[in-house]
Amino acid sequence: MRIGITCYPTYGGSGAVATELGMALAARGHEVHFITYQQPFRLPVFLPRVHFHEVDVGRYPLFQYPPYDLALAVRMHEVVIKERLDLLHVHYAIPHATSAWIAKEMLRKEGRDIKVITTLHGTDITIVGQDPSFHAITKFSIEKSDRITAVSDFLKDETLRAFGCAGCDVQVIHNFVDPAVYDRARYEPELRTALAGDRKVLMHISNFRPVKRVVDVVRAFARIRKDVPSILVMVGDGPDRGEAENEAHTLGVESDVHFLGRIESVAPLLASADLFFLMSDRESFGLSALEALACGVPAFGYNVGGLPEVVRDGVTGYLRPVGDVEGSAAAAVALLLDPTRLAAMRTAAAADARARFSLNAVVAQYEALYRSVTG
Ligand code: GMT
Repeated sequence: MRIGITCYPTYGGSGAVATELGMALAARGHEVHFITYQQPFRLPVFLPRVHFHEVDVGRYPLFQYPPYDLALAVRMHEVVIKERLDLLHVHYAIPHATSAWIAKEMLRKEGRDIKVITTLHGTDITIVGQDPSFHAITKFSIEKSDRITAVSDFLKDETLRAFGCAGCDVQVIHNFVDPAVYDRARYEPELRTALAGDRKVLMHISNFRPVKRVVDVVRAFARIRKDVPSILVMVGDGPDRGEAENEAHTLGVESDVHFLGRIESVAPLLASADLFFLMSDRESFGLSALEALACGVPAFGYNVGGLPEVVRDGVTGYLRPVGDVEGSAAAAVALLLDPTRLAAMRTAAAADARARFSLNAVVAQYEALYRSVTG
């Protein structure tokens, strides 16, 4: 098949999933065309059957807000014709589903019925899409898609609750990991050697947006460090990084908190980790937690959104109520001080991630979906 994929190409879960999916589809023989404003961050320079079409938003002095959505629609229209695409698969509803609908309408006038699949990822539904400025267009664009998928049961339910979506059949296709990449046995524990010595390595990876509650991660670490010699490795960057740095300073633990900034390839880092923390106040899935589990790293987080679909509480990690830093830290200390239970949980984490969220099985679900729309 000839598949167009649009996503946010920058650091973020939806872009990561879209890019990994595109690469997996290309490996299975499909032609994949990324239509984005920048090379997706997880896309290597060259891969057979993977193409990149940049969306260029023209500048004009009149435009205080250059109309990216329209430039994207025009580029989609152009690439569909030139590359004879069979379908457009857009990740994150806003504005991608809207641009795809515009491109679809332009193509319809020319006698082509391009199919549009929209994958909902999280904040497009739970935060941004419910903002009054975007609610009506999000609902409209979802309803106009030929197929809609959501990355968790939670997100499907939330979509139907918040948008109604007359006639929408939202299919849940969970996110996935490549077990060959997220395999700690493949990597040298360089981070541990360089930074931790005999101490435990706790890790967080995100885009440091307010929803991630990165300050809670630092507070939990400060509590754990009192009982277990450990360091905290914070991977990623974003608006709340400064606050997290300040909290580490205030709590007197800054020398043991390492902010690494944005690193694209996280599997080698996870291979050095003992525990992973994702303490978001909402999380539709929690891709970074899944990547940690696949590397045999138990995940700690809050009992919200789709995270309980990924982390099995008490089996592959621990989930506590939002804001329960103390409870999370106490569970982590108890686990770190019990090597037998820690080893069992690590094994369970890697096995469960592989059994339920393996790349091949999930990519096959997308292929079946594509076939169902293209006939
Ligand atoms: O918040 C992020 O980390 C980025 C965001 C996105 O839309 O790019 O992530 C969402 O999609 C990911 C991939 O499907 C999910 O794993 C995340 O849970 C989801 N984020 C939230 O719901 C906050």
